[in-house]
Amino acid sequence: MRASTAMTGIAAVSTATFVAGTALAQQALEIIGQPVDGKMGFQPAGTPGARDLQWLDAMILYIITAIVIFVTALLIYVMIRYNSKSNPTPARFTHNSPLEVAWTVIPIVILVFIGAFSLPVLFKDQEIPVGDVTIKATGYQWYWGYEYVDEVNADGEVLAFESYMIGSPSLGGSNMLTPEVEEQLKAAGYSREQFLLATDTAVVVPVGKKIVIQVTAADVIHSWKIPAFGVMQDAVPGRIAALWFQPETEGIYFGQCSELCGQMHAYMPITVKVVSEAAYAEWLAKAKTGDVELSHLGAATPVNVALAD
Ligand SMILES: [Cu+2]
Repeated sequence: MRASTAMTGIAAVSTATFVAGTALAQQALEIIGQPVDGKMGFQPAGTPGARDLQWLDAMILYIITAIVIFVTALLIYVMIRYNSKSNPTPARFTHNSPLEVAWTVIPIVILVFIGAFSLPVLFKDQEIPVGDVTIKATGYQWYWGYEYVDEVNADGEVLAFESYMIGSPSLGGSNMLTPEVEEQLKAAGYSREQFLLATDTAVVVPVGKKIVIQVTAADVIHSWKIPAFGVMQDAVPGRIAALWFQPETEGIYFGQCSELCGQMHAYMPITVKVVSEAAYAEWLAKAKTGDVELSHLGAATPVNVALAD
């Protein structure tokens, strides 16, 4: 927990300790899905799909490593044993049937083995279920628009809003981290660490539910991607594609447009807030009245929700 939220955290802990299971508890959203300085590898898996992908990556890495070591060892052996000095009169034969059968069959077995694990993961990812929440994400140069297609606002229109990077020209910035932008980040519950990732409004989804994102674009090709969820889908003008995920842990997750879409491609990030069902219902009610700002769901200013158990 960041220093700026330490007091809130202490309050949350004491509330939870003293009234646990009875009334209300303070709940702050932790930032889970973001890149960390000096680290390699994946962000923490926030969905079963991401866990499957990361497991698959590790499993294939073992196979690749074994193959690389084997081929390198063979090359070194051949270079030493069969160079012109150690083997001045090379053999003249050109075929070895058992060896040729082996180097055909063994790779097939390896590929079938990998396929037996990777294809189910691919199918699970690409078979889009009926979503508990369906959101249409539209890429624009250079921001994202969101429509909660099953939700209607007070005016009888589909609940829709735009999402701009904090510090972007649309919000009075210049894509640079200035003291003013740092203030804006703070006000929204973030810190300078989240510059280039945090947006003014966020996609808010309930934890544990199947979320379907319909992805499209209005100008050029963009791509909607959240690494911690293991999802990425190109946003193509005139077409609607879909991705889905089932977030397991409440928290804040970041992603970025992942298809080179022009001058400000790097400045159209994605913020997803995974919240409890109660907090989602509360946000939805507020959003329908036009209040899609998320200060009441930020890490620094936690929302009051009833304990689940
Ligand atoms: Cu883009």
